[in-house]
Amino acid sequence: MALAYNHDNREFHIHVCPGEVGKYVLLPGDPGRCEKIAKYFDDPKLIASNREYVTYTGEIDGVKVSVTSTGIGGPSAAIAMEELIHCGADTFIRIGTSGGMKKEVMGGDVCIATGAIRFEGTSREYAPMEWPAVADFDVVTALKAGADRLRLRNHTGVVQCKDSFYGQHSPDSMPVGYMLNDKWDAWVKLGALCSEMESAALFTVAAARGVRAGSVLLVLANQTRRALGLDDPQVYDVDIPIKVAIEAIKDLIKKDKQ
Ligand code: R2B
Repeated sequence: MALAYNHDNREFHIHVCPGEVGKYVLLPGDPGRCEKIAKYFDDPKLIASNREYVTYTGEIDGVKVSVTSTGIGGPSAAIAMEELIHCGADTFIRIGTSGGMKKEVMGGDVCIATGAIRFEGTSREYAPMEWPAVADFDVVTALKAGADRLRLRNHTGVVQCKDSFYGQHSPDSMPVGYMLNDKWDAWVKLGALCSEMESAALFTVAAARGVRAGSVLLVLANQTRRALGLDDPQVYDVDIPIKVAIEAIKDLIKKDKQ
């Protein structure tokens, strides 16, 4: 269902028309990463650039594939996914960065989300809180196979999503720090792998719209390890999750053709 008030026959925010994207779309947060990701496509073309949304389309193994940036957080990620669905997309892989939570997760590791803690607002406007934000099984399987093939240290499990970056990084400066700290401790005890901002919204929108979504996240560092005085390497190589996502798309394309 397209909006009535789109821009020049293009989707209102992403400025893309139906047919201009593939059914497979990679979703980095940072618009600056789209060109880098599009270099993994054959014959990539810039389709649109508006606000935080940059879109390129090309091909992988002869199949149309796109990359669209989501910006930071659930609201802008949900808009990107909704408008890409209007344009024909149905399979999404978020490529992102995250902060480690579980002690065993190190900077430089890859986390593949099987589900996401809905400590954000966007998903509440799609589903009651009892609904779990769960990744698509085929997308998770393809991401795991990709990370293993690339021989990367990787983890599958639940990731945490929030709306306030500084609520995570300076909880004690917040009037509700007592609540932020208590919840964080509970999530760590429950085995949450890492924290980021978009997967819960994307998985919930995907469920509401009947499409597939998964997330592959690079861990930049781990505050739990730092607090325990453990070795805490800092890694900022976003090529790592990009390569995993490209491997996964190839597997999904192959599987979908069968
Ligand atoms: C990870 O990094 C960004 C915040 O710095 C946000 O998009 C996220 O989920």
